[in-house]
Amino acid sequence: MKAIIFGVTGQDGSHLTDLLLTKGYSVIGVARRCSVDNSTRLKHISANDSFKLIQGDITDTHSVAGILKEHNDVDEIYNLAAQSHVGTSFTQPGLTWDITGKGCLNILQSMVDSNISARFYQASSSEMFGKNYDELDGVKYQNEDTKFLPQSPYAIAKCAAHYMTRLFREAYDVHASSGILFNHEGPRRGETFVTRKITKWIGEFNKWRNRYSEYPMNFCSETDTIFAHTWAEDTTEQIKRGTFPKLRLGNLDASRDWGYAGDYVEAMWSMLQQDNPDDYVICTGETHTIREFLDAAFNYIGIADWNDYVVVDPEFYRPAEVDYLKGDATKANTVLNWKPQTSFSELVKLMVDSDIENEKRLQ
Ligand code: NDP
Ligand code: GDR
Repeated sequence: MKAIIFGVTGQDGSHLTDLLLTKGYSVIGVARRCSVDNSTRLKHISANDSFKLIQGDITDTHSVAGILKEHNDVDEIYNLAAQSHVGTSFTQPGLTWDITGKGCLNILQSMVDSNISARFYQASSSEMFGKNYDELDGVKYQNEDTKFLPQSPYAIAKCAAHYMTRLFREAYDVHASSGILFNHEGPRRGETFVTRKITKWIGEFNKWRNRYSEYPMNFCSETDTIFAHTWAEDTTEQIKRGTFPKLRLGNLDASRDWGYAGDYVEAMWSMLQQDNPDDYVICTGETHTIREFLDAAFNYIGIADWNDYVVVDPEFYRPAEVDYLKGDATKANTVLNWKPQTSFSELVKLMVDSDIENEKRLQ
């Protein structure tokens, strides 16, 4: 079996490549041209003969058509490419539209134009639900029947790509499926998403804390720093030993349904093994606030109250917010026999452990 992955250098692209290689696929990964190396998440498989990295950009129809023409024997095409940061989509809405919205059309249209009968996967998102939810017995949730009410340029672009995927399924009989994935994280998560931002800070802070472990720690609210110092025995003069910036975050009250990326790529693959293409919600069914993520991550390194370590900075607020996401994956459980394998606390530990280890390696 042969697969093409657009967005191969991202978190999910690297996990999906690992999965497909273990299943014996030959994988063509498409990476856009970058002035620095953007393939660090793929280093561990760079010598694998079944994996080939090629250059391409989904905003360029000529580029997409050329790739599909060269690999017209492909069995499965995964579109994971996106400008995927919701906050950034407010400051770069046009770019987000071109990549996250129109990029999907470029692939689907090229498939039809070149008569390529491969199965297609579109990375849809729980952000498409935006502010909306359904309610049963007082529990709010989103599933395949919940109406979309997008709250960002990113979510609107994802809605367009989602509807385009459905249209190509119905109009041109393309075996095209969308996975409506809720937030999924892990050690390979981009460093500006809130979970990884927290665990990366913890990894760096932990290294700093160990370095100054013999000195008392103090908190300065004027400069939003933590510093370790001691006093000379015969004076009251403070001798500063080191300072560390506090963790700056935006809205801590939003709730997210967070799962592990390694589990979620199994669901992507499984959708393309079905006789009939369809749309599926993929999630854990549990929701936690950012505060709860902070509780779990700081508790894991022995800090009971993170309030002294965190600064709420309006710079990280968004013009419009998605307050509550909690999915219902009954359809995927039933049809795909898919269930998440990693709990919330296991996910937090996995990410904190990984960032602590990363920092140790840098020492
Ligand atoms: P990432 O941001 O980690 O990866 C996005 C990928 O798209 C990167 O490989 C990036 O390349 C690539 N890309 C960006 N622009 C282009 C372009 N013009 N042409 C070709 N490739 C491009 O996202 P994730 O791995 O986390 O997510 C994968 C997909 O799933 C995305 O579409 C995302 O929107 C969607 N999604 C993610 C969820 C999550 O919680 N992770 C939940 C729901 C949906 P580069 O490395 O050069 O930046
Ligand atoms: P999200 O993920 O927007 O849900 O999109 P992100 O981790 O960026 O934000 C989650 C929530 O945390 C709040 N928040 C912060 N977010 C970031 N990035 N940085 C901060 O400092 C911060 N402080 C608080 C946010 O306001 C938000 O409420 C992710 C992406 O992977 C999308 O591509 C994907 O489609 C959705 O998940 C499902």
